[in-house]
Amino acid sequence: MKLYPIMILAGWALAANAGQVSDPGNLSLHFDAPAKDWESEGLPIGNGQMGAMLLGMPGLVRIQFNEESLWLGDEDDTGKYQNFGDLTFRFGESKDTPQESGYRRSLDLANAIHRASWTQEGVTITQEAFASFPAKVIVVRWTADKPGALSGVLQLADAHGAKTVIEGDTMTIAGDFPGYTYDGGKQWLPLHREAQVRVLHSGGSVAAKDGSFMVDKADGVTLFLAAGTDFKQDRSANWRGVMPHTAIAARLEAATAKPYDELRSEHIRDYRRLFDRVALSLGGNAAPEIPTAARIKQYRGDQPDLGLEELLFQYGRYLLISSSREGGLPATLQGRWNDKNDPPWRCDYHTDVNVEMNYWMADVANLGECFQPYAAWIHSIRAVRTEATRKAFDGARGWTIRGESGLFGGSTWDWVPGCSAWLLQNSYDHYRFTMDKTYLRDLAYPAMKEVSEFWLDRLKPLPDGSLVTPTGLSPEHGPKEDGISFDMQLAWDVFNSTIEAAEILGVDKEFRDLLATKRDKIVKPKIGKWGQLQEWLVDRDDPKDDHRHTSHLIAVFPGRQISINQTPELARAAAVSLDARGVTGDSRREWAFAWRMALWARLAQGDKAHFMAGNLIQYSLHPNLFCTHPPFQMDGNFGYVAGVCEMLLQSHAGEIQLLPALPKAWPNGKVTGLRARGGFTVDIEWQDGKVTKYRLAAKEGQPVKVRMNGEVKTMSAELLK
Ligand code: FUC
Repeated sequence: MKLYPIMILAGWALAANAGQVSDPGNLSLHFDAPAKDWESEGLPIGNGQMGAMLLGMPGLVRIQFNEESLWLGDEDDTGKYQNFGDLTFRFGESKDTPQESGYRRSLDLANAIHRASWTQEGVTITQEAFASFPAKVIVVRWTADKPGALSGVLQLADAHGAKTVIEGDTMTIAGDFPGYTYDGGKQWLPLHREAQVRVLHSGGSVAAKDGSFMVDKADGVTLFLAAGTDFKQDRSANWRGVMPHTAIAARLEAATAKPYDELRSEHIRDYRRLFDRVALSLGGNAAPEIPTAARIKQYRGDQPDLGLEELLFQYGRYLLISSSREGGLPATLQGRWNDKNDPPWRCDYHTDVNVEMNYWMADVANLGECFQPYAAWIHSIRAVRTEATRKAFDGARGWTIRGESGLFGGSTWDWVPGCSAWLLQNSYDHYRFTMDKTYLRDLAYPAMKEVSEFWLDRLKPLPDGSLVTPTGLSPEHGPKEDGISFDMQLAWDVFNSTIEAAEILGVDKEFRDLLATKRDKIVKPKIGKWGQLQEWLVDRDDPKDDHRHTSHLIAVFPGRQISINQTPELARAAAVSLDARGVTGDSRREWAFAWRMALWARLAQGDKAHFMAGNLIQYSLHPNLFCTHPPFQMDGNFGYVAGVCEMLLQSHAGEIQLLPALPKAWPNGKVTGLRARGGFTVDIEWQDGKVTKYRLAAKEGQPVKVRMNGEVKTMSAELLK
């Protein structure tokens, strides 16, 4: 088959007028009924720092919101991510519930805008909402098709009971969480929070009454919401910075001084700069008329709705852009969205698969900037973790972590020693995609070195001179003992990557040689009695076990110790283990499906990877496309994106592979803008399962080995503009 590079894909280039609202086409979630249930029906918007869930019932709009740093917790205790508050607008002049009809609401992923409209008492009300990253505000606007038709009560409620104070056109809630004490009797400073809502209106009047705003016969009403705390991501400053009041007031001042359309264009331009980088077509039919919830119900494994698969892919990218932006904090177990003060699993950073999975897709799906908060958080907790590790592991150097972790480095639940190396696998991978040596030198490498030191101090010799990891836990499975495969594969991984990184940076020659000697002595992954890859040093895997974690396959994905080209027997054993875990029982978990998509993709089994995607859609999706474990967890949404990318493009093994695991269900398609390690941007078009066009671009146009359609070639990348 003749191959020719893609020139320009018409309509796929970044829109010239990126600030304009564009037609979302198929890239929209939509519903014909109000959202009552927060978790399964609400629609999320976010600007990284803040998140909001848009809900509604007849006559009542509810906007529940969060701010990234509103956490309880300290350096010992993970704590919990907190709800911030609720904004409500009860429409109508009387208290009786007005009848609504023609309800429509949508989440437009092309522009990151939520819209709703409904008719009540003969008036059609339209609502538009977005969360702007450049302006750091959430904006909600209501208009009506008749003048003077907007009346009702606007309220702001603090989730921790602070009173709403009104001054002029602004409602404010403010309070603090009392300081905690931790070991050593040190008193924590209280964490102060504040949120302000400014209300602008045209026509009619808005007046304060009993801590609410009474809207009377307005033509249009626009709310601007900003929130913050005095958290500072700096242990040496005791995790506290300046009081949030001044910054919030300034944001509202700046946002309300701009015309609405300008504020919205600025938001769209910022969002599309990231979102438009990747376009994916799997050959799905456009189905904008079918409500999203119905599409999920209709999805069948043997007749998959490819449009829904595309939508879920772009939804994951939308969610990461909305919950993880430069200068902020990483996406939690539920992204940025949480309506509880005692949320399931603390809505924290779980480190035994979840937070790592959140970030698998950041670089490959061309959202490298969204990785920054994760890198910054890892960096910020190093000193806390080092102290805790020294105490718990007989003075060991370096650091590790327990299963649950919070903003201030506090960590609870069982120790899972392999997890710090897992966090750093993400960190080093970010370098491999971006080739950003300053990041490698200043952020990733120092932590990689520390975690390598932890394992240098921990590894134990067996009588034959080989090395095992001492007492560890295969995440949430089996006994605590020596030689857990998860730990051994991760110790291998961090040594291997640290050696590479030190070479790239030209530092620590002796240390690097020591790591190489030790790495090669770590007991290799083992094949057990039924041909499986062993989860433990002891050959006790049960072929009937349906446990959700696949921790012993970490060397296949996201690791790189096992691959079908370099270690084919081990890859075959991994496939035996993965097949045995099945897709029912405990395996039926959203993140488990997402991980298995990527694992099967690394094992070049596109149909099996796609089968996992189908299971995720059929068994683990809420109507609003949030993944549910249950309950709602966002790792599956992010992990699904990583899984799709892994099916289309791989770059972990010293070459770029185009369509390494294409399923039969996707015979024709195209993808533009994915990223490959080495700093490449990749476009691929395919027909009848074969690559027909492709484009590789990089800043430096370096030669690269490319595998496609069963052949390997060395070629030069085009220069990236
Ligand atoms: C890990 C997983 C669970 C769940 C929790 C939030 O502990 O084992 O399945 O996803 O995180």
